[in-house]
Amino acid sequence: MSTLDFDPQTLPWADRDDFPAALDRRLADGTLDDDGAARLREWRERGFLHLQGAVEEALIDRLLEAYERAWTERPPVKLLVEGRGVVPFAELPPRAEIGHHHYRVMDFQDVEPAAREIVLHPTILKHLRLIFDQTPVAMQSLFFEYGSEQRGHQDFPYVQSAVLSHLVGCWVACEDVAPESGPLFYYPGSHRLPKFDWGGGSLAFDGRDESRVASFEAFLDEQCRKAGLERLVLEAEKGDVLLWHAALVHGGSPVTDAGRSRKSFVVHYSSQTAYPRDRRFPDRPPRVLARHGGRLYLPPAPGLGRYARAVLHRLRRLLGG
Ligand SMILES: O=C(O)CCC(=O)C(=O)O
Repeated sequence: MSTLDFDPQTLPWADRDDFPAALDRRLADGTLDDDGAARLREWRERGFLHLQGAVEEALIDRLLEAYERAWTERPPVKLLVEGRGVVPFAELPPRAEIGHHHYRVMDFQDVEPAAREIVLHPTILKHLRLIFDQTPVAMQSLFFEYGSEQRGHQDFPYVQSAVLSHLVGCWVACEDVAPESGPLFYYPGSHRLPKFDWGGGSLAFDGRDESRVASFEAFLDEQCRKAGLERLVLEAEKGDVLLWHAALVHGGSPVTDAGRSRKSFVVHYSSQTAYPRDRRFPDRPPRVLARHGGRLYLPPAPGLGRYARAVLHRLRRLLGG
């Protein structure tokens, strides 16, 4: 049986063996209140937090309007579409011609202010700061229109920062979730199960051998079954948020009414130490948007290269070069 696990030296504090003592110290010196402590204990035990009504409906409505507009305006973002891979919005056929519902918009926050406001939402960030005990940084987002029907999985082998355990998934309900729309499911406590060996003792998927994905999912099914873990289905109302641990096993239930949407916005966060640069532009210092104690990296400003060249040109002329 696998005994692989995260590096204990770099675990977020709520996952460490000395957490109970650290928590007592923080409560005693006043740097943590009872509510924060209760949240953290729940996180450590169960591996998730359900924050009811955390995001304002008006803000979600702005996101939904932008999503609908995107199908006609085709902004410069990409979608991940089952059977087609990663496709620029501009190159996709109309929605009805895709033929199935397994598509999601990637990194909508690059172009959409409402998405940025949700990614840097004060209530979400307050909880992430508790969990990481440092500045949370958004790594990526996915907007789902329909249930994903994904098999049970953990996110850390796929969404990788420099420290695999520095990862939290955040699922924002953009409408009330109907049972037939394929709700999210998850196994409380599964974040403590032994980890899958992707090969040579690696905890991360290197993208090479896709057949390992099915073995990973079967391993997790088996681990949850053997541990007798309960499978919960997320009953969420518009504006609710579910935060889940890097290693919480979760997925999408089967959709039993194909016409029923299940609009949701998922953001994966890491910490400032584990994710200091934008994964898409690792060679450049990131363009940071910082708000409410959290961070998000914006793509490089368009035309910046040209602007920089123009400034250099003027400088050279001024200096007589
Ligand atoms: O929303 C879902 O159905 C699954 C989302 C998910 O598993 C993920 O984004 O990691």
